[in-house]
Amino acid sequence: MAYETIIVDVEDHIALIRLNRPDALNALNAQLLGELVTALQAAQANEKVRCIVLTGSEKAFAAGADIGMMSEQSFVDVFMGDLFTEETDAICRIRKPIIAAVSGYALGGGCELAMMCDFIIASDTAKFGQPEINLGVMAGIGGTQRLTRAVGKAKAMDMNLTGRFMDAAEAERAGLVSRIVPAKELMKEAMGAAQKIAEKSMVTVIAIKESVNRSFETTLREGVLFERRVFHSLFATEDQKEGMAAFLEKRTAQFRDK
Ligand code: DAK
Repeated sequence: MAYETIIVDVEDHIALIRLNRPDALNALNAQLLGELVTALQAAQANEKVRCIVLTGSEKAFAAGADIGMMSEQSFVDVFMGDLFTEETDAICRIRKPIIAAVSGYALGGGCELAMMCDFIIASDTAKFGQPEINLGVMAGIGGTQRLTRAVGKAKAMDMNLTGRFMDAAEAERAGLVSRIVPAKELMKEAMGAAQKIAEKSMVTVIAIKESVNRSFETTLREGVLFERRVFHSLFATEDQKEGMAAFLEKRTAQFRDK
């Protein structure tokens, strides 16, 4: 499919999706989110793809939802149109792992999009923020919820109420990002992480993604029970036999997603 606002490359079991609206710092509009959902669903359906990397440009992962587009909308427009709900729900339903590789600005909906991914690898130039308050609105796709769970109430309140940006070092200290690397090494690092995941059993990868995500939806007791049952179920796979045999035989496991 020919995309206009994203660039997609599939190579070595990894789908690399690059947001590409350079004139608007990758601001999110219906077209971009629609194309992103199509590309993610294609990656989900493509048996060759074992991990997805989502990135932007060096200057901006995404500077938020498109303010020009939103400025023309009324309450009835966004309420009845349920702005971006279908797209963001579809992104969260992707079962394969998605790594966000963030350089430069990840603001508003851009920060929220990065947080919808499974983890964030940031360049040392990354800046995260929920500056919607400066526009007379507030976060609408997770900036008061996922950010609070990632960095705690104090920093989430601070960022949402003052609109200040968090740099990469603060974001890593706070637990928003998993690693920081120099800007030039961002894609190598993210693709390396994706490659590592691609070598695992896809059955196990998806089980782990579901289990970690379950922790956001349930009590600790129920979450641990869910985890234990998924762990038990992995003993029904050939990959469990192979992984443990390979360890004992001191060789590399050959997983077959069975
Ligand atoms: N939308 C549209 N255009 C944007 C943009 C955005 N969010 N951010 C940047 N641009 C455009 C600029 O207008 C400019 O275009 P031209 O003037 O060249 O035509 C171009 O990108 C370059 O930007 P700047 O000239 O401003 O570049 P600077 O380096 O000087 O500044 C900046 C970079 C990132 C600090 C600045 O551009 C900026 O502050 N941008 C806005 C950041 C922001 O406020 N983001 C939050 C947007 S609100 C919801 C779903 C989503 C949302 C809410 C609800 N529901 C489902 C309910 C999300 C809301 C938001 O994200």
